[in-house]
Order: sequence, then structure tokens, then C-alpha cells
Amino acid sequence: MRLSQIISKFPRFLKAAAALSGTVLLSGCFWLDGPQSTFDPNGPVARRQMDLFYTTCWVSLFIFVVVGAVLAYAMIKFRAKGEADEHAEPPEQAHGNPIVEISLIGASVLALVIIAIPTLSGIWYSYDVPSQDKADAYEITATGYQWWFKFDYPGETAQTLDPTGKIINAPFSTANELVIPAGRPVRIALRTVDVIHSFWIPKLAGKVDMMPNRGNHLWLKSDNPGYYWGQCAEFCGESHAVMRFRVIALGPKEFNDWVNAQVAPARKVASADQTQAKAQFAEYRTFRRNEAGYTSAFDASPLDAWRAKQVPPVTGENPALIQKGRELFSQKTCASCHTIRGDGYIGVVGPELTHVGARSTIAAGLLENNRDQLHRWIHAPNEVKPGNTMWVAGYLANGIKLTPEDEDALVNYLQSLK
Ligand code: HEC
Ligand SMILES: [Cu+2]
Repeated sequence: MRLSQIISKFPRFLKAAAALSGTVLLSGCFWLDGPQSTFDPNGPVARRQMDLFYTTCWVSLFIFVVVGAVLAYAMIKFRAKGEADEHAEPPEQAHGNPIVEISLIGASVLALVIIAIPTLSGIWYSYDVPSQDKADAYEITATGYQWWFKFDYPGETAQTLDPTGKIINAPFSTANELVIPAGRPVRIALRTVDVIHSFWIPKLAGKVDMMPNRGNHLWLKSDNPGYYWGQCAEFCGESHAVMRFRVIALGPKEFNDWVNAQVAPARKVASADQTQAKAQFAEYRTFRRNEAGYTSAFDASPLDAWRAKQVPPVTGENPALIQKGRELFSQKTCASCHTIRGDGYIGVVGPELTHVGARSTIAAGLLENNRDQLHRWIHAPNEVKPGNTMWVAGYLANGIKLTPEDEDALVNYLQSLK
């Protein structure tokens, strides 16, 4: 029987399956630069991890092809060729061939060594910042919470106001958007306050677990300024799948400007230089339950969207409404969970919000930070993120009820926090 005849005996669905998987594999090439793709590394650690993947892949592919070819050869050559063969006794069984066996062992060892060398050197390389770059490394601590990330900058000192209005020092942290200097190694200490999370930025480095009672760390470097997606990569409860974050890598000057803006206490909107705007709550959009949190315009150039968020608006803010939002923030118990430096709020259960208006996303990377999405979040956080602490320990436990006017004032206040 010829090969073509054998193939023609394959059931139809096998052919269909082969065609389908071929198509999927081919079209896969177009997805390889997606926002969470490890095939599009933007820094040395991720690049090293990808190279190791390819080494392993090629070695395995080589073994697969050789073993498959030998197997196919034996199957075709020694198949039953006719009626007589089908009823024949099996041929005499041989014990083995020392030369073949020793060379097979040798080949396996060689394959393992070829894989082991880059694996071991890669493990050492990704474990910590190379010693010649240590002096230049920037330190950050990332802490996992169900279901968001806090980022502390131990090298920076923030400012807040004491009750008499005097500026005093405070620790500096932010949430859900990790801003790093591009072109510099960044060493990130990994912590958790609850369960095991895993810290992963596919284009830069990862994954390393955040373990209770254990200090892990990783390092990474972004070659250029950029905007990257991160994700918790260890199942950590109900809303694990939407425990995301973003990484913004900036050139030296822009990074410095960002730090300087962030360490300052919360922005106050003076009534004199702002035009009055009327309450806008009637115009808030409503969303379907699983509706996307982003517009395609945002996704097309998220770094530009982030940059646009850093600049306070020149007009259109309503100081009276913002002041009402500031008061509601304490009346509605938001302040028991959120810190807003300079406005007297020091809660530590949820993300720091001192400069939340300057973030491009909210709710741990799930929603774009604009007035409609912000409203969507504070209106019903559980619809966006089932079981989240703000809903369970805040809205339910404290019985938080917000009228449309309250929500509007809070949105205006939060957006003013640039
Ligand atoms: C019981 C504590 C708690 C209370 C009370 C609370 N929050 Fe939150 N808040 C959280 C937590 C926790 C998160 C993070 C949720 C997540 O992403 O999983 C959060 C997230 C947020 C965010 C998004 C921040 C970001 O960068 O992602 C905003 C804005 C916010 N809260 C505003 C409010 C307002 C306004 C109130 C009062 C009406 C309030 N919160 C009451 C705990 C609380
Ligand atoms: Cu997690």
C-alpha cells in the first residue's frame, strides 16, 4: 500500500482537525505581539526567558522529529503486508543492541545538558540585579491584596499635612499602576497581605509568587519607555481573573516629574481660577454587566492616555462640588479604607487615592479611569468585581448608600486628585 493510500484511509475528521489546528497555529503568528505576550519581550529578563523557551522548544522539536521519523519508518516497513503476515507468529524477540542503547543514553544526556546550561545561567541571571548594575537599581515593594496591587517606593518620601496644616513627611505608595524608570534595573520586593498571589508582567519579567510570611523578589528592566500589562498569575479567589495592573516605564526626566507630582499632598482646586460647572450626574453612562472597561482609542495608545491624565484640566472643574465630594468621602466611610494625603484620610485597607485622578486605570487595571467608568465603579463595585473588599467590607458592612448627587460629587472629587 502506498503512503497516499494510507492517508486516504484517515477518517475525515482527522483531516479536518489537522487543517483547523494548522490554521490556528498560523493565525497565532498575528497574536504574538498581544499585550500579554511573552513573545514580544521589552527587556533583558523577559528576553532571556524567551530565549530559554526557544532553546527548549527546538531541542524538543528535534527529538520529536527524529523519534517520529524512526517510528514511522518502522511502522511502515514492518507492517503486515498481506493475509499471510496478519496471521504469522511474531518475529524472534531480540534483547537489545548495546551500541544503540549507549548512544541513546548519550543523546539524552546531551539534550539535557544543552537545556540545562541556559536554564541554570538564566535562573541566576533573573534571580537578582547583575552586580555591575546593582548601584543603579531602583527599589520598589509590590504587595498583593485580594484583588489589587499596592506599590511602595521606599526611596522616596511623600508629604502630607498635619492637623495644623503644616507639611510633614509620610511613606509613599501608589496602587495598581507601577511607574518605573525605563533603561534602569528595577528590583521589586514581593509581599502579600493575604493569600498567595503571583506577580507577572509578560513583556518584562515573571512570574514570581507573593507568599505569606516569605520575602520574594525579582528584577526587571524596560529597554524603552512603554506601557505594559501585568496580571496576578496564581489563583487567589473569586476575582483573581481581574486582578491586573499596569506598568508605565518613563525616561529619567519624566519619571522624576512623576515622582515629584506624586509625593505632593492631594491637589486642591481653588475657586478663583476655575470656571463653575453645574452638576452633571444626569449624563453618566450605564454599563452592561460584562461590558469592556476600555475604549479601543485607549488601547491604541495607552501611554498617551496615561500622559494626558497627568495634566490637571484648565477649566470645567467645580470647586463647590469637589468640596462636597471631599466631605462625603469621610461621611460615607470611604476614608476608613483609603488614604488621601493632605485631606486627612489615612485608611489602609484599599488603594491610596491621593493622586488617583492621574492614573489611567482603576479597579486594578480593569476599567479605564474616566468619569463614566469611575461612576460605574463607585455605583456598584460588586458588579464590576464580584466579592471585592470595597463592596463586602464597605458597602455591605457599613451600609453605604449613595444618591446620584453623592456619586457625582465623589466622581468630581476623585477626578480632581491629579
Ligand atoms: C471596606 C473598605 C473600603 C471602603 C469603605 C471603600 N473602599 Fe474603595 N476600595 C477598597 C478596595 C479594597 C479597593 C480595591 C478593589 C479592587 O480593585 O479589588 C477599592 C478601590 C477603590 C477605587 C479604585 C482605586 C484604584 O486605583 O483602582 C476607588 C476610586 C475607590 N475605591 C473609591 C471609594 C469611595 C468613593 C468609597 C466611598 C463611597 C470607597 N472607595 C469605600 C476598599 C474600600
Ligand atoms: Cu492574586
